[in-house]
Amino acid sequence: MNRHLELGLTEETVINMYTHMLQGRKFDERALLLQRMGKVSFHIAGIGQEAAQVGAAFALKMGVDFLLPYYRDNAFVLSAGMSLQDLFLSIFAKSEDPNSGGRQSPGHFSTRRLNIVTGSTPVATQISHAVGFALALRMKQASAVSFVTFGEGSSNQGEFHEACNFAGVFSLPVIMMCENNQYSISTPYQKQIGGGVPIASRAKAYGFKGIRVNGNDIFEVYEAVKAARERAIDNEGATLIEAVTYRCIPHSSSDNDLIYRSKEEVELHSNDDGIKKLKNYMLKNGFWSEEVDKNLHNQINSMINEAVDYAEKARYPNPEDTLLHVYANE
Ligand SMILES: Cc1ncc(C[n+]2csc(CCOP(=O)(O)OP(=O)(O)O)c2C)c(N)n1
Ligand SMILES: [Mg+2]
Repeated sequence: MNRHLELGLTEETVINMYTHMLQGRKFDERALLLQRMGKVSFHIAGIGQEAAQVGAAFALKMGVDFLLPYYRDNAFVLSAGMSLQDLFLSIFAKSEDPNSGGRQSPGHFSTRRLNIVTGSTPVATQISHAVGFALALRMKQASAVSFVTFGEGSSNQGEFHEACNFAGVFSLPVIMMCENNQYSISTPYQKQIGGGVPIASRAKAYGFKGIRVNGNDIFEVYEAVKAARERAIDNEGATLIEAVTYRCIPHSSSDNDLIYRSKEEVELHSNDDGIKKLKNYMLKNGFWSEEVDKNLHNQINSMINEAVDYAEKARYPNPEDTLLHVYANE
């Protein structure tokens, strides 16, 4: 019952985790609304994947580890220290966006201050980048890891396999977390993976540990990432974690998922939501109430209103800013 105590987590930390999950959820909900209003052009949400993202973030050492998140990781980057305002500046493509000064498509997270490494748009390329960062950390004998996320569809790219092989050969301090949300745009898991075998089982072929966890259970994810981090720091090499979850929303704001899956299927999985799960856990353990929950919802709603207001009014980049960071300055 007292799972958080077994893991060494205080009630305060658990509430903090829940707060970040809720911030991620509400950011996505508002971003999708703004897209429908024609105020922002595009959004990819992580609704349903918050437990995996926040659980992982809380098990890492912020400011020390290097983070290579993928486009769905809004709750992850919020937990890593990005603000709601930063994320809205990004989707409104304003010059103050810390990720790219409003020049990159949203979801390409990047902030040097938080050790968040920018990624390329071709899926799975970030996994090789993470392995490169792990190699650098090893060469510097740093007590740190690189952490990378990606979807299960992306684990079929050659890039994933090359990165795994390199990490395995050199026993590098990298944690690879696959957020298995059952879909790669419209392609369901059973049409992506031969025999439907777990993604985690692929690690064995490359000589390192693979573990499959319930991605809707924040404690399971936290525990797995924490153990993987300890192994990496102790020179025991890489870990592949498969966090099994479900994409509760269409692939992006440009997708109509009801063409390829039923409403009933989505509803069934939405009942297993990681946010609801954690809220029930806190209620059962007596350190949460419906009233406090309502207050938190109101508080985050106000934060979101303020952040949207700020981002909407902020200025766009100058046209000539397009050339920044492209060519070396003399
Ligand atoms: C190399 C490459 N091929 C195709 C795409 C287009 N694309 C973007 S996201 C995506 C689906 C990836 O699915 P998955 O890895 O399961 O992640 P999810 O979106 O489900 O989180 C595809 C095919 C791309 N960005 N890069
Ligand atoms: Mg997927």
